[in-house]
Amino acid sequence: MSEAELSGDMTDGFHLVVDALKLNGVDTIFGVAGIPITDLLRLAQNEGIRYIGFRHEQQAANAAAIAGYLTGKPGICMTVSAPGFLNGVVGLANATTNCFPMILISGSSDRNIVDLEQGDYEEMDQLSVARPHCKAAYRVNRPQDIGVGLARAIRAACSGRPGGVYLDLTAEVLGSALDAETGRKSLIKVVDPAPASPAAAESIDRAIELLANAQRPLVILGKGAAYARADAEIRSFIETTGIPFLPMSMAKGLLPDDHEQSAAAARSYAIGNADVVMLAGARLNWLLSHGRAPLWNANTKFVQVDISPTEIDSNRAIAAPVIGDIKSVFTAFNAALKGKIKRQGPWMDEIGKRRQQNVERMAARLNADPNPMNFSSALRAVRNALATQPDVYIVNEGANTLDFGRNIIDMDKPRHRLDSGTWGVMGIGMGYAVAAAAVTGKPVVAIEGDSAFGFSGMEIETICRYDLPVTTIIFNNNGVYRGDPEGMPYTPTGLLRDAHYEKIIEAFGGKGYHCTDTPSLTAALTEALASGKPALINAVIDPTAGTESGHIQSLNPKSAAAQKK
Ligand code: ADP
Ligand code: TPW
Repeated sequence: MSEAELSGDMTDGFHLVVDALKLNGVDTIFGVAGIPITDLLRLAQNEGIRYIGFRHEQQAANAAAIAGYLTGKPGICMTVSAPGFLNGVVGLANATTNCFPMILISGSSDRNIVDLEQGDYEEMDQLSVARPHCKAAYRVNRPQDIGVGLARAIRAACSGRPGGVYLDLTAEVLGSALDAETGRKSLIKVVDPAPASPAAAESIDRAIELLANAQRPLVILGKGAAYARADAEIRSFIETTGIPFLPMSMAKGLLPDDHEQSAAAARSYAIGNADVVMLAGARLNWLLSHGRAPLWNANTKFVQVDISPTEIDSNRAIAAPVIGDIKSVFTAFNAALKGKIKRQGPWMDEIGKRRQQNVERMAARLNADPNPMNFSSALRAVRNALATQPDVYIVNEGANTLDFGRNIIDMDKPRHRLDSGTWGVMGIGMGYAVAAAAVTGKPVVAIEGDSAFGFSGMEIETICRYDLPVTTIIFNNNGVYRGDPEGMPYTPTGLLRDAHYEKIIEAFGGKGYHCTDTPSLTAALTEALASGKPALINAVIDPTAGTESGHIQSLNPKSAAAQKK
């Protein structure tokens, strides 16, 4: 029902959804229009909510997920029923896996027909499909329940460990009428959706005690620590105690990468030799080799700070669990320190020595200028252009492009690096870039493998339509991981040789660049950033550069039968 048709003392589901969103401070919706949500999106836009329309729901849902990470409030994605909903579920599950707060709101077809499987347009039992992929799933069956439905979705997304929430709105509810006063009273403004949860005092003391007795302590900061917005508290703890730290990839910039206590350039040494490791907002999952040998030492003891109690002991025994939100916990740590943890000079010196050796070893590779470019030289060219631009948000996906990018592109500010994350997923690139530009208003540089870019490449039109300050750089080596040899048929990892990706953005009025050397790449990125306009740089890399699966080649299954021969 459009606004014009609404009689004075009546409201409807469309209006109640928009009123509930506005009441709870939602200012942006990402989505794709269609039956039954088109009028809902129009109304939201007319009522002052910014609507960002995508070309595919997966990217809209990923945009909402990263908007949640960047703002600390649930990002909102709206989709049509069945196929549109299913496309969005990838982003919903990605949000849940990465602990980002987001809400996927999908319209759904007539319950009477869906439940009897009578064959409706876009028929699907969406609630059941969504449930395994999110923290919570709710369906609203009456217009007077819209307020409760959204309130529950917001709380579930933000409180405790954040995650994705599914909210199912039936077409019938959207169109249902309700008297305006009853409708208004049914809405809920959520108070304190992510309440502070301080840890038990004895758990704080246990952790400080363990660290105070360590000779080789190490702090690993994860994206949960970045999400917690405890930047000052964490920095104060690290600098007061003198403990070296390692940032997980999306925690880079929480303390600047050039901080003297960063052990990033001596990662294996620091992990393998630490006697006590404190994990702060980081899970001991595959990204940390599950805490197992050969990277880890069997005798290392752990402190783990996490908001989720069931994370503890998930892979290794945790000697000192600290359950609480990181801002409260680090405030309590700092108050409890009282000089108890002393800087461990010999340990820091040893880490410093290894760091120096590794930096020198890397410098030779980084400063080389091969023709054609390789990952290191092209990333050096990108880094040079970014050197004076600390405000830029970096999006990064691919295999080698991700691995080299993580190491070579230093971060100076928290929550400015957005990448494939916990799943190692391809396809987040353009969704994350659109959302980062939209919710921060700052420039974004998306550093993309050519294969990775293909998963969301059509959103270049979205970037151009909204004139967003996003520069996409494609590390083009003609393939998944790398290109096929000249003159050979395409293999499963091959992609079109010498593709001119820069022409894609030209079709939409953006600026394309074709760069085959490092000076032109630095110049193109500098010009693109100065313009503040959509740009796409096709950075041509040596097709033989890159290793299969990047740094995680060992995860490819090997035939046991073949090994026995
Ligand atoms: P990374 O990939 O950077 O290692 P993970 O995504 O594995 O990080 O871990 C993030 C962890 O942070 C999760 O276990 C999550 O429960 C936790 N977390 C999220 N927000 C907070 C918070 N505010 N306080 C404490 N822990 C948090
Ligand atoms: C949703 C598997 C991991 S990395 C990658 C794929 C397809 C692309 C690597 O090539 P790219 O990067 O981007 O050109 P580079 O730097 O090595 O040349 N489908 C999904 N997620 C994943 N992770 C894959 C497939 C994969």
